Amino acid sequence: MSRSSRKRSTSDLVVVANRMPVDRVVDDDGEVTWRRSPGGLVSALEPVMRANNGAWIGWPGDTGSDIEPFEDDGLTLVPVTMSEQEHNEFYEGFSNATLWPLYHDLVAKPSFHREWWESYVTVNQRFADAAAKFAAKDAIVWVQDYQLQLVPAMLRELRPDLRIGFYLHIPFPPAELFSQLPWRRQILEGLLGADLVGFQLSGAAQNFVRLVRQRVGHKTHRDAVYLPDGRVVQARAFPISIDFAGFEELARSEGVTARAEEIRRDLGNPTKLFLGIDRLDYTKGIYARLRAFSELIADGEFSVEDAMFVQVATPSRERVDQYRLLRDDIDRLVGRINGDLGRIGRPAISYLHSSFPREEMAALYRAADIMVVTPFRDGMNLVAKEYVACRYDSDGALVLSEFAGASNELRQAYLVNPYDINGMKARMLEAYRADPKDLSRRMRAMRKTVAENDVSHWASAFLDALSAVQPTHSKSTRPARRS
Ligand code: GDG
Repeated sequence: MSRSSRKRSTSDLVVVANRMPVDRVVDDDGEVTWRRSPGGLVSALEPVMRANNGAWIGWPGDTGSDIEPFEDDGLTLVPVTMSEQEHNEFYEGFSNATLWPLYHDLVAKPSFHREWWESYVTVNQRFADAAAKFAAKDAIVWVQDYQLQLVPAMLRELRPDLRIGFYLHIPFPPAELFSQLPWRRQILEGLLGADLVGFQLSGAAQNFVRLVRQRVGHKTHRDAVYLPDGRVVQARAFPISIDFAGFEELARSEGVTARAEEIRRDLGNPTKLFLGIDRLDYTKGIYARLRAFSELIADGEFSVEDAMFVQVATPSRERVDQYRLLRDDIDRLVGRINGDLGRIGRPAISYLHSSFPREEMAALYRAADIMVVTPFRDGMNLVAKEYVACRYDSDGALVLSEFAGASNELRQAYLVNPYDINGMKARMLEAYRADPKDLSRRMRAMRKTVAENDVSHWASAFLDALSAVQPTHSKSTRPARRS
């Protein structure tokens, strides 16, 4: 990757996200290189960022190092430093052990610690300072996700000329849950620094507007909040998506096609292959789905020759207690199920606690007959959409939780309530026995939906809406399109 340090200049479009779009890799000789992490967000924003001399502000993934901003393939990358203690308190603490469970319907109990909050404020201020420094006059700044909810107001304070957008990738909880947060008012005021606050679903936007009315006392009407200084903040839904064409192309490639066949062979050619792919997170409902699957075998609905479940659980947040406990629970459950139901060379569940390259993910999506996505609460769930994108023959079944944002769009999935094990068993069995014509009708409809609403559609819908907001302090600007 081409990398050069540069003199500081400013950008017309600045993205502020917890993580940079590149990972810092130090080789055996101590030489540092940067590897682009091919996330959907980066690829969706890349064209528009290039056209606007874009800058990306984020944490490079290791603590303590102080790295100068640098240029990478036409983007300015601005690393924000974080000490070990800040990483513990701001990231693992307040972001992942307070906000994450609170915003996901209290699936786990959130911890409230005043020192975590203080770190959250300090680190948010650091991101806001960097954005203020790198944004050109009247630039657009797009702040991402729950780790940075104070940045919009901090940034507006420093740079009232900017047009500021914020997007929340996870759910925004109803007032009854959000109100537990000791710092609820500060978070709401932080978000109100933006001109446009985007959510996955309109219900989340409504929760936010209602809370602002109740807790901050501003006037609201539908998706608008009216501030005393005359500024109007819009709160609206922009359901995120994937690079549909990119996934389909990968799925059609020779390498992925051959690998998908090999996976099925290696698993002993089960009649039907069930698949789960998730970060190992308690919100994802992995335990419940594996139990449901194992009960179908125990009930005699199908045998281990007929069906196998491949569960990929990508390691995640391993230093947070609740994640360690979850890992142990799942290890034990898989061991028990395979011990009780497996035969020699035929486990009921093939469990992989590791992460894989994108090609392997696509091969797994191609190999699977039934994709099982059963979160207790999920902002969207991109895995569900990726599966749909890879099924270019319009075959395969998607079992999908009603509590994933994706269920709003993927209405033709086999929708389940993940808290209802019997209901989940019934829907999984229905998918297992489904008539191929019915599957094809469902998959075609879902593919059309995701193809028409891909991630670049998401990014331009948000940026267009942000450009259309009437600025109170500056003239109207609009990001240039890709030439
Ligand atoms: C948050 C919200 C929202 C997973 N394992 C591997 C791997 N992945 C990729 C998947 C998918 C992504 O990670 C996971 O996205 P999800 O949407 O399923 O879930 P979260 O990580 O919780 O994401 C969520 C999302 O933000 C976007 O707004 O949808 O609701 O919680 O793309 O493919 N990719 C590779 N190897 C792995 O092992 N290469």
